[in-house]
Amino acid sequence: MRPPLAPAAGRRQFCARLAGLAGLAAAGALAGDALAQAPVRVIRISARRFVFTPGTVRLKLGEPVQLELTTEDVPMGFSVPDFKVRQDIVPGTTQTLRLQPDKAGEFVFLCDVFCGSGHETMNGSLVVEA
Ligand SMILES: [Cu+2]
Repeated sequence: MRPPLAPAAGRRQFCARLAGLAGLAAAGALAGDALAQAPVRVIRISARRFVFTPGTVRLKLGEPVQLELTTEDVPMGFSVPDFKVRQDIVPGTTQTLRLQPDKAGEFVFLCDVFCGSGHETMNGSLVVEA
């Protein structure tokens, strides 16, 4: 007796569905790779006693950026308490700090390594636009 046709057809459909899923998974992986390789905006911030240049940095909500930090004179720190990130900055080096702001608003960044009598007021503004 011949096997009924329905199960075979069913199997074919199942295979087609699997192939479709594999295609989706591959597309997802490609999208992931594309995201991983997307160029991250680089923002250079230079410190010297007792100012950061630029003093105001504008970011977009959710946009990953790479801060490149240098100091022109003495060891400094760069800290954004609201985003719980900080980095030491050593003269003659460039330190990088990744940041992906998850909230909009205006936040303070500051030097958190004592660098002299103006240290306490050495800060800048991080503006995150929604
Ligand atoms: Cu300081």
